[in-house]
Amino acid sequence: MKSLLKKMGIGIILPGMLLLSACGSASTDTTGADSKAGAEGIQERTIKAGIGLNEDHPQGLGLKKFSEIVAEKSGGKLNVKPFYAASLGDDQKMTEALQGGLQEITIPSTSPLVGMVKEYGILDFPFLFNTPEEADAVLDGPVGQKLLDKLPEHGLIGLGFWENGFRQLTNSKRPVKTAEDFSGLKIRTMQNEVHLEAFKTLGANPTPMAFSEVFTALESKTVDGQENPLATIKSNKFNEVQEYLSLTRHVYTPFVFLVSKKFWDGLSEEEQTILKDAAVEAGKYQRELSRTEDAKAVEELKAAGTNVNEVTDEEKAKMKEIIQPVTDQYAEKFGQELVDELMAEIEKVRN
Ligand code: TK8
Repeated sequence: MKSLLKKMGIGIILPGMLLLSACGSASTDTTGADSKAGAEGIQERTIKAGIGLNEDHPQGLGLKKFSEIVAEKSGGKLNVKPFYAASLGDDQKMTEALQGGLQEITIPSTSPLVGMVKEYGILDFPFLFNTPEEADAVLDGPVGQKLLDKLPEHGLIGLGFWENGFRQLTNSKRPVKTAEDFSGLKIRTMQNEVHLEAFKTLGANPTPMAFSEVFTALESKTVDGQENPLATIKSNKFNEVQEYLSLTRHVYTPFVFLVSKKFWDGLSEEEQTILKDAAVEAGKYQRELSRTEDAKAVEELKAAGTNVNEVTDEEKAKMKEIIQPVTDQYAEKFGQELVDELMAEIEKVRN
């Protein structure tokens, strides 16, 4: 397994700090006794916030909204400086920069975190969520909070979850309508062992790669395909180098709003509350934006010439069945108790 992780380029995450109860979802009081505020009032600060996607992507627009809320609540003293399109590095590199205190905020997909906090992998189970509402209920509830609480020991504070979305498959070879159609496709995946094993089990040939390298890899045909939510496929113009879009909707990926703990501990309680409340408020806005984008992207991509195919529920059920041994294997590895709690949370909202 170690050699697999090394091959996947899972970053060496810097050793964490002492475990302190985190300041996770809106339900947690971030001004509690255990939040190690280190200053008084609100000071003039510039806060570097790097993300992997473009300014026009829901993630970029969400970050803009966050910056506006923070400026407004701090009387202009807290100045969030956004850096888009992986200009500060990919998800893993920016996460490590936070741990080292070199960058203050990033909002990565949760999937690459699995090399640091294995339990995040429960969010990568294929066909786990049927609707965004199910995802919101889990991420904003006790299971999401438990995942956020595991971050401070790694030098990170998680302020909540935003939406990357339901992942769809694009490729340059053929429409993928059945599990068999995956056979032999070279597919770029995130650096995440659940995704790798799942695509291997479907007969594909998965290659883990940082997001910033994906367009070039598709254009040069180093890989046949990739998988991402529609807003990302559109914003990063993957459709210009991919003929086929198959609506597999095979995984829901969240973004997690991360703050450097070195930076966080130096803030006053007032400053911490401003960042926390802004991350939650901008997160609600970002999720709505993401869903609006997702709803109109298929028609836009079709109009731009992409060959789009649906995947029937029966075929999705077959794919899920083929992958089930992988899910079971990782449920054991990540903790069956947490997985059972996750499934119970989903059942509460599933109609
Ligand atoms: C952007 C990534 C991206 C993710 C991926 O930083 O790597 O495919 O879906 O959105 O987090």
